[in-house]
Order: sequence, then C-alpha cells, then structure tokens
Amino acid sequence: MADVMAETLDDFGQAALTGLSQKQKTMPARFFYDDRGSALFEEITRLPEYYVTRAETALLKTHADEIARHAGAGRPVVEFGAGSATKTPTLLRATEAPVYVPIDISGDFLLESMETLGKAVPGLQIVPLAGDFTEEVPLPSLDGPVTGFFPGSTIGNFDHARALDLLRQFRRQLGTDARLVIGMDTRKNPRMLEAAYDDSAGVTAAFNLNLLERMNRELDGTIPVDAFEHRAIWHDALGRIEMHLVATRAVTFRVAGRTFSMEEGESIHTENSHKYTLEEARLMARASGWEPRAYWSDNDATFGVHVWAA
Ligand code: AVI
Repeated sequence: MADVMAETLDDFGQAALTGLSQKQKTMPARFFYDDRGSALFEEITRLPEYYVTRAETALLKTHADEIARHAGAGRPVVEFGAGSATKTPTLLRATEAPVYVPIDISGDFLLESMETLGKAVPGLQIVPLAGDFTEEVPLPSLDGPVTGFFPGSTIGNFDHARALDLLRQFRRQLGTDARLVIGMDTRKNPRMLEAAYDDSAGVTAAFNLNLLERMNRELDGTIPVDAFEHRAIWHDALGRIEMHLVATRAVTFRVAGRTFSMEEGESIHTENSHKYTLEEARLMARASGWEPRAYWSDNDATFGVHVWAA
C-alpha cells in the first residue's frame, strides 16, 4: 500500500518522504507557499520585526533614479518570482521598462500581479511566464539587452552552491549585456535576526507549523502539530538563520502511507536564510559570471540592493 502511494505522489509528497527519512529531518522551504503559507508570508512582510521588505522597498524608492541609471533605461525587465505591488512598479517606472516578464510558478499569482501592474504602470506590456524560475525556462524573444530583477533576498534561501548555480543560470537566460538588480539581506546583530524570524505575534511560527498542517491536509498525515514548536537559530559560522520544527515530546505519525518517529528535541529543518556581507555578495557575483556595478544600503546596513552587469 505504502509503495503504491509513493508511486503516485506529487513533488510535495516525494519531498516529504525523502526529507522525513533523513537522520536530520528536513523539508525544502519552497513547500511553505500553499495558499495559507502565502497569506502568512504576506503578513510576515508587514511585521514590525521583519525589516527585510520595508528596508528593501525604501532603498528601491529612495535610489530609484540611480538604480535605473545602472540597471539601464528602456529595457525589458524579467522578474524571477512574481513581483509585489510595491517593489516592482518602482523599478519599472524608474527604468521606463517597455516590457515586463514575470516568471512565477503560480498562475493565480501571475494574474493578480498582472492586474495590479497593468493599473500601476499604464502602457506596460506584460508577458507572463508560468513556470519554476529555478529551472531554466526559455525567455520570450525580447528587444535589446535585458534587466533581471530578483528582490526580497530570495537568493538567501538557497545554499551557496545552489545560489551560484541559480545566478549563473540567470546570466545565461538574460544574455549579452544584461543587468541584474538583486536584493540581498546583510549580516547583522543576531538578536535582530532571531526576532525577525521568531516574531512576538507568532506569525512566523504559524508559517513554519503550516508545513505540518499541509502534510496532514494533502498527504493523509497524522502529525500531532501541537507536539511541535517553531525555532529560529542564527548559525554564525554558516551565516544563516535556520528554521526548525522541534518535537516537544516523542511522536510517531504517518505521512503519505509511511510511519515516522521522532524523539523529544529532534527537529525538522525547514529553512535557511543566508545573510551576506558586502564582500561575500561581491564574491558571489564574480563567481557566477557577473560584475558588481553598484550597491545601495541604509545607514545601519540593514539590507543591500545590488546592480550587477553581465
Ligand atoms: C522568502 N524569503 C526571502 C523569506 C526569508 O526571509 O528568508 C522567507 C521567510 N521565512 C521566514 N520569514 C520569512
């Protein structure tokens, strides 16, 4: 029975079986974003402790003209992951982009962002591309050199090797004389980081725990969610915040037809969010075939917006 089920499992089911079978149990962070997870993430972006979205939006607005000068005016803009209604129009208007190509796995998200952007930037031609931006989806043929946009510090959710692969892939996809506008979170006081990933209202905890609820909903799971606690830990040597779901007592449960057991204190590692110094960010650019051109941050170096050139 278990094997019959395993054969018909989708990506999420396969990842759950693989991740829960490892010694350090793990789940890829991309599975946070079902409808409930996406709504919780939207809430996270408005939390007082989660500085990331506010800091990046402020930088994009404050330095819009300079960013546009380095990113190139009048070019098509390709965004990896569909854009938020606050960040993307700022860049599109400042660079006077004629064409916008949002790439996102969720067709619904694309439709929504097209509607919002159509209103926010009149005259813009929008060419949505439904697909996983981590896979090398071919771009439509575009006139002239292209500017890529990868905001939100999403690059931080990939481990170093995957991050470099992805940046090389962008370089190949965007082509000759491309620019990349990329938002990267910075290393900072661990207390500030841990608060951002373990907020006092418990929204990030709910976001993390939703992964277990999703397994119960979609994979016939019997996980006792109340036996798990959210934890966010700064790992200095690796330069990243790790999110875990820690079992507060010994548990046995079923997911997708298989049985798993966890000891008290054992965890499922659900996310890494890497933070980069300016030096590290520049090294990553060079190691992936890009040339760092310009960088903006606020006085406290809360966040970094970079422009790289092909
Ligand atoms: C989407 N990503 C950049 C977020 C981050 O900060 O790593 C996801 C997140 N996880 C917890 N809070 C926000």
